[in-house]
Amino acid sequence: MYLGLDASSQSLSACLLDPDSYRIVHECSLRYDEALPHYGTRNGVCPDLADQEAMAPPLMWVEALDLLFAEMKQSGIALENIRAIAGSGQQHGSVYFNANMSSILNSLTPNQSLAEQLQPGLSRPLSPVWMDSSTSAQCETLTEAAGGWKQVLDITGSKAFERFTAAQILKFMQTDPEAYSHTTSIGLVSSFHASVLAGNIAPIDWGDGSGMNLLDMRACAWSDTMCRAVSPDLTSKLPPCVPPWKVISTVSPYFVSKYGLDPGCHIAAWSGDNPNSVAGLGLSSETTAAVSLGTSDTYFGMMSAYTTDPTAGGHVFYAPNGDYMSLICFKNGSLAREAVRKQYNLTWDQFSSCLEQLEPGAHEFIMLPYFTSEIVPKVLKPGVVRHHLSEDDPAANCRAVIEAQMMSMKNHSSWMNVSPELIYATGGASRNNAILQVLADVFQARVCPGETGNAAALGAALRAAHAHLSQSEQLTWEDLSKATAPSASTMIKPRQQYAEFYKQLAHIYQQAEEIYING
Ligand code: XUL
Repeated sequence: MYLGLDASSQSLSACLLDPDSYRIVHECSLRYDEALPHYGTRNGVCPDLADQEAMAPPLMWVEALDLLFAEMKQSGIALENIRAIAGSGQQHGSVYFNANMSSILNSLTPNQSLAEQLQPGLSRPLSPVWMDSSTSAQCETLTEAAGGWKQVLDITGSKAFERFTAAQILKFMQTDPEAYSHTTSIGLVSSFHASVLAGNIAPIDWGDGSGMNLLDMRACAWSDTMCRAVSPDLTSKLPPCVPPWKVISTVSPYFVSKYGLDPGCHIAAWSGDNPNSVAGLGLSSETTAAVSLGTSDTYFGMMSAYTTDPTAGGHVFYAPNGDYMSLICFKNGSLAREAVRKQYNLTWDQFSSCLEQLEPGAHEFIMLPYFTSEIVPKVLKPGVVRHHLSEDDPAANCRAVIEAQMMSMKNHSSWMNVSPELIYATGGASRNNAILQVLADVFQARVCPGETGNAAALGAALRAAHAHLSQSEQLTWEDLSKATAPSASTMIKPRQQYAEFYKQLAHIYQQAEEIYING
């Protein structure tokens, strides 16, 4: 079997694939808040931090790893049959190691938990994660040191963003120079999990490395200009950067003795959740886009030539096959949908009925849904604005929040210059057909929900297969992804009669957004 793990913002999930058909044979998941309540996280992050900060305890993530393997073993899964493991981590988050980490990883004993053993190897007990937007000052410093935003965009595929790792490292260095001086190596959420499984400090793959503002996207190597903009010693603290299909090691003896894994089981490089979702959805053409409706909502697609976003809201990352992908990330994803659902005390079924109850075209209302600070467009101070929309009307508010999310995706993805004919959907909300119908109507494209709600875990499992098999045979990425591409039978069709209405409403939405941003 091939195992894909997904260490996402709120949960750790596993997806096991049959080695011949590449079909899913087992899926399981645990949520940090519920499974590990002693860390006191809320939606996977620490509560009560300073304004705009978002951090999580990395020891919670490794404790989850122990728990998930124990659960899989207990439910009778033949873990000894796993040939290779790859994984997916919430992008941008960083983990800080001191000089002890390497030897700790090398000598993990099954008699103690991972969390207990790894704790002395961390130089920072909390890891900043992608929801953090507290580093605007550091983004400015970096941008100036690197020669301006166009230069940063051109080298790294994105302008300097608050959640990207470069600004986060700079903030750590400035606010806790003592702890920074004890930091000998910096990993990402993805490479940290890979390090634990491999028993060695793991490299960072090109895909997740693209979310750091440190990778030279043309050279596939750490950019000297960008690393120096953070600190002259930064390159000495970064692990090597490797292709996403690299087998980095066999599994650590810890997992062999404790959970019965085969000592020859390969650990492939982990990557970010967005590149992994590209793999899990089998995206390969520019006329097909994808939407992930999770904690964050992301809109992404493949890109044949390196083209950056002139409006600088979007990103270019490496995709799992070595091509490029474009991506836009919206922070007001599931938390905004949840906020509306909870405000009116609705179940998800009632939320869907509300959505279906109001015909598009019979309204002019708009909601600007910044329940939390937003990445695209950049909104640092949360605020919800309602135009022609009464707060007392549950159905209208349900429709308004979903329409806002879809219209924002449509407007902000215009730089990609592709009008998708087909959109694959993944993430928790991709199971909700009423939400997907709004997506189809706004984009006037067919929408196809993925085979599993978790394309990132499936993509990781496919990447494990790809890395493992590429060692001995020629295996094209297309061959692999065909096996799991979503089936056309569940396709949701756009309703043409609403095309003109949504074109106009999206235009009005764009104007309302501009007025809000520019004051
Ligand atoms: C993408 C982003 C989020 C995270 C967490 O740039 O910040 O989508 O990857 O899912």
